[in-house]
Amino acid sequence: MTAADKFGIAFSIGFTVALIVIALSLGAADKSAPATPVAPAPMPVPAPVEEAPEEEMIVEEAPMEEIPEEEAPIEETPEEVPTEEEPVMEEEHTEEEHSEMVMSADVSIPEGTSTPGCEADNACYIESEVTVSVGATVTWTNDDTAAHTVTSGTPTDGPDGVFDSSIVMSGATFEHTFEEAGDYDYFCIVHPWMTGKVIVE
Ligand SMILES: [Cu+2]
Repeated sequence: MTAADKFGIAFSIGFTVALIVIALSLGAADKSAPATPVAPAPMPVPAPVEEAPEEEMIVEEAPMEEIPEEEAPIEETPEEVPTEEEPVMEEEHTEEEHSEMVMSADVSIPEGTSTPGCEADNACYIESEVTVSVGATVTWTNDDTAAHTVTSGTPTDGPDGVFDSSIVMSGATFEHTFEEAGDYDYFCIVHPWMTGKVIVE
């Protein structure tokens, strides 16, 4: 009885102590458990951060939809503008028809015309043929180093007496006002290959 009882008591005490130890260890585990929830606490923080981008995405999409709407009106405007410009162009053509009067023209006697060759390209007077209105004044400028003339008529038939510049020195000019409509051929007495024409309408 005594030995068995002592052993039983001792075992009971030891078992109790073991339970206490286990209980304490579990308690410690429970205490450490709350520490874990503390860690998850930061988790909610990133969550709002993720929501922010979603709002930004929505904000970006909104402007994208507004821009196309703004472009649409812009495209409509250009369509209307050309329609308005076309009538304007027609008006300009009409004005040009009424303002076709060419009251002046400039003709150059280019460098090198004292040597034959310019006649091949009708370039002895530039332009070799000009069209002006009645009452217009044509001015010839000698841009060559040699002297030339601007004489009405043709090399074949000679001067017709309508106008004659006589010798025009390098850098000098000659002008004639045409009071009557008609075609006026002219040439250079010094260099008969040089020919030109003034058409007066
Ligand atoms: Cu000449």
